[in-house]
Amino acid sequence: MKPTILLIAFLSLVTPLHAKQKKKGGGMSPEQKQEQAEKQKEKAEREKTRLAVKEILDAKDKNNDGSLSLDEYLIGETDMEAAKAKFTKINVNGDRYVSRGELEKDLE
Ligand SMILES: [Ca+2]
Ligand SMILES: [Ca+2]
Repeated sequence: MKPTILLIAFLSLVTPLHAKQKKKGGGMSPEQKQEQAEKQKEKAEREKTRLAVKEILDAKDKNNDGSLSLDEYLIGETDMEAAKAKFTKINVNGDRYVSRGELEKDLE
């Protein structure tokens, strides 16, 4: 009987402490959970954008410099006028190339 009583006494001392630690480590407030979920969603979106840009560059970036000239951009496009207009729109800094960053911005 005595060891059992000791064990119960021991557990009653340890359990609240343990529960507290568990709450601190594993339990997040709803706000924190929401924040984490949003961060993960953002991360997934960025990854999706990155992959979409990679796909475009893989298809069009013939000289593999990581950006697209107008000629490269028009590869595979059927509506040249629309594609040219799009190129101008994406090419925010107005140089002759659409960079990876400019493509990513367009897809965001
Ligand atoms: Ca290129
Ligand atoms: Ca540019």
